[in-house]
Amino acid sequence: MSVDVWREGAVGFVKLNNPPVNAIGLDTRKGLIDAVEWAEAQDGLSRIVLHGLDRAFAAGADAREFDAPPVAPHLPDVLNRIEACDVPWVAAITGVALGGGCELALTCRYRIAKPGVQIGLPEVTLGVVPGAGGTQRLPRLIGLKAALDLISTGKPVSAERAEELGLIDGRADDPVETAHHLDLGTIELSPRVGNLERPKPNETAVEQARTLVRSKSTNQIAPARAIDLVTLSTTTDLPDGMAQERAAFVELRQGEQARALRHIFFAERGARVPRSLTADPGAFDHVAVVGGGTMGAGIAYAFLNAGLRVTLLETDAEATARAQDNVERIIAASLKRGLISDGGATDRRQRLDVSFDYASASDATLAVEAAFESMDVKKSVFTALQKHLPKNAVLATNTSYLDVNEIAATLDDPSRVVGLHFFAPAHIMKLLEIVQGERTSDRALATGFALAKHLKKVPVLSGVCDGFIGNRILAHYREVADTVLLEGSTPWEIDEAMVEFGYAMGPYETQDLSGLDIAHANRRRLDATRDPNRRYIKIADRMVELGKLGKKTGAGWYRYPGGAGKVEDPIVADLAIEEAHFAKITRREYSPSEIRERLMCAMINEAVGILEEGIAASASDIDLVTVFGYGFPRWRGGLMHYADQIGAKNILATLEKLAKEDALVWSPRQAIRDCAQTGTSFAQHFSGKK
Ligand code: T1G
Repeated sequence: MSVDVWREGAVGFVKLNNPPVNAIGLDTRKGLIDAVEWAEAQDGLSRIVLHGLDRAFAAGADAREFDAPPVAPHLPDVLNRIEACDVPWVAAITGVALGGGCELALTCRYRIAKPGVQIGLPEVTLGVVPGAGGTQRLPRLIGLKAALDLISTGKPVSAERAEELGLIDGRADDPVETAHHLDLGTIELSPRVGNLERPKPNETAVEQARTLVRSKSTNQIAPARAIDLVTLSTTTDLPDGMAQERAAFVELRQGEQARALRHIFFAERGARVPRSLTADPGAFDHVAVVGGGTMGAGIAYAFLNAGLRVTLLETDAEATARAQDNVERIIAASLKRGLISDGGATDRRQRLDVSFDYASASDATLAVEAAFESMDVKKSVFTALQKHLPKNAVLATNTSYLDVNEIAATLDDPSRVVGLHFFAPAHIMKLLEIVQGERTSDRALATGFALAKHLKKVPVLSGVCDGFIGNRILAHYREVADTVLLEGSTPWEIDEAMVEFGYAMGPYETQDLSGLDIAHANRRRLDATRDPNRRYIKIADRMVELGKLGKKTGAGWYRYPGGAGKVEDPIVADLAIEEAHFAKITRREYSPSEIRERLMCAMINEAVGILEEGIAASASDIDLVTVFGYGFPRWRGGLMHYADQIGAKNILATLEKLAKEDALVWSPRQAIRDCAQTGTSFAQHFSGKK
């Protein structure tokens, strides 16, 4: 049973025992009802000490049950029984008390937490609202404003902050022991939260919460609904408030946004070492990073953050000094934002060695090359690494585009080479594409996955192709954006259309941030192999020729007068008009929905190609790449989850319509036809279960 009960004298104990994190599913709900009935049948019990596992008091309702209809006993009813129990329950909280776990603690008469605990109501991050009394009890306990903040953002708080808020009554290193011997009068004086007065109205706090949600959680339904429910607690009694809360929870959990957020939640946790990979990883307590530019410094700092020792290698003394400055700049920024302490900064500096002597990394067991994107440069770096590092050291390249197989072929033993494609800023972005070359050994691959876990990154296995998974999809996204620009739109219209979809920014503003020269260099690299029959749009090249490289030159697709926000640049429109004239194109208006339809279908079609070729293993891997590496809105579940919402039939119809304009760009991939015909989802068709 996932709930154990026993007594020691006058003290009863109820332990949630459903590893790994005490997710509260049907079995636990039944066990809690049994525990209440057991407690009520006992004589002479002074209290019940409710506790869980060290790792988790309770992680919340079992989200895996949300796809199926609710099954009684329902959590709000279970919690009401606990709150009404004659014997007072004391929550001894360790690890986490999240969602239903926090709501469970709220129905206890007293709450004690261990330092380091995380407590909160993160339901909105799963696209739902608290569904077991949280929106009604929490504001009664800690006041409207604090409850609005916790519930509408979904952000948990520490035990210390929880005590300041009044969410818990005390902290103790051993909450169970403290609860066991707590003065009974203290417990009995502590009221049932459900019996507390309704919180006082606070229009200002409500408006502040709504404003924050409008800006931070644009398009998302749950946060706004949560604010409605918390506000309801000021005017409505508990049973009615809970009934409305429950109705909202049941409605939202079946909605598209909740399904999408649940999908990403579980896909992220499923992104671990592939089942077929049984090799042991190599050690990586000392890592060499080659190249101290933006990417290399970010990668080095990611390793420092994870407690590793890093030797950052450059070409000469001057470059070494620059590399040191680049890492120091990240440390200073982390200090300024309060992400690390002074001691943490010192610790990181002590574990970093910056050098241009490869011999200084002679005992490194892993190297990550982040040098200039030139095959010759990379080959010389790998030759030097082979010379100076141990024979069993895994050698990784961070290349974004170049052929990992060609790099590996430089070495006596190509099997030690793997691609580890980080995303800038490397110490922040969670995605890590792990690129398996033809000769990559299982050990090298396992090392990549083990490193990803250690860095708390989201690893996605990729085969070798131009751009791997994410950049290959991105290239098609941008190609079609340029097509729409040439044929009648503007960077502003295209960006706005994609922001309305849910991106933080559109393709043109993004390029202005990263620099137009990067994609330009990549287009030059592909000149020799480009299909001469495929339409090539020159606008971006002409921008680079004009020196308009983006924000770093003060102007790119937009102008940034005085470093302020972006403004449209008439030169871009002139270039588009001119290029359309040369291409004999009659320009026309594009609506936002037409823009979104084209850009989405271009990405979906290419993603299906990536899956058909086996470059990516599953549709959910594509979702992880697009959400964690390319800003695809999380509440839409990723590119292929979104494709399944549209449906293969509709995607096929759109592609066939567009293919009449340009068959090369728009011809539907076979799997889209297959899914359209069989009614299979992309998630089923590309489940990855091989
Ligand atoms: N439901 C089902 N499974 C869960 C789960 C959950 N709520 N939380 C975690 N798991 C699984 C997870 O999939 C993984 O499985 C394993 O546990 C370890 O998780 C009524 C409606 C608790 C901070 O949003 O934030 O309550 O891969 O790898 O890094 O009002 O899990 O081993 O098979 O993440 O130590 C609200 C979600 C639910 C918290 C632990 N609760 N969980 O992090 O381990 S809705 C949440 C987390 C709700 C009520 C409402 C984290 C964690 P597997 P992990 P971790």
